[in-house]
Amino acid sequence: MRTILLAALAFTLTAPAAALAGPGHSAGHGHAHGHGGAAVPYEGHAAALGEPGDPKAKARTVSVTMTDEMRFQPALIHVTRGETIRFVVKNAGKAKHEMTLGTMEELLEHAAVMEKHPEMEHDDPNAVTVEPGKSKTILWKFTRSGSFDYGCLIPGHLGGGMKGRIVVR
Ligand SMILES: [Cu+2]
Repeated sequence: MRTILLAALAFTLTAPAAALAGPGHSAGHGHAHGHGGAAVPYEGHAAALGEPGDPKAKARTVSVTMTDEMRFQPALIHVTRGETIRFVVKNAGKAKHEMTLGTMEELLEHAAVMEKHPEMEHDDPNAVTVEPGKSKTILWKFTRSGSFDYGCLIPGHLGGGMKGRIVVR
């Protein structure tokens, strides 16, 4: 009886957290690396935008600078569908920043999770966390046309305007 009560309590406590993460979030974890075959379609983070770039593929370099004024420069990037982009992401500020590719819906969802877990760092192919003065690279292949977003998910930064748009045609 006691065990049943505890199990019920544990379920009650964990259910809201699972609901917060949402189906889009949980679907994104752990499926990105195509275990055991190259034919597995990418279903990880930012799948709406395409897939992680192939390091051997031809890529166009786009330099992006992040500042403590909560801005990305540039804040608008045009891409041709099918193109692989090597984002060289430089943190020109004194605070930590990050660049995460996604839809605005995904970015807002992840930003809400990070408000609760500010120490969280991203180790996903669609995101880099960059220390002041450093640069990191995101290699991404844009396989779908449309209008997509990127943002800094450090608490307060996205809301402060630290976001940009990628238009794929
Ligand atoms: Cu930032």
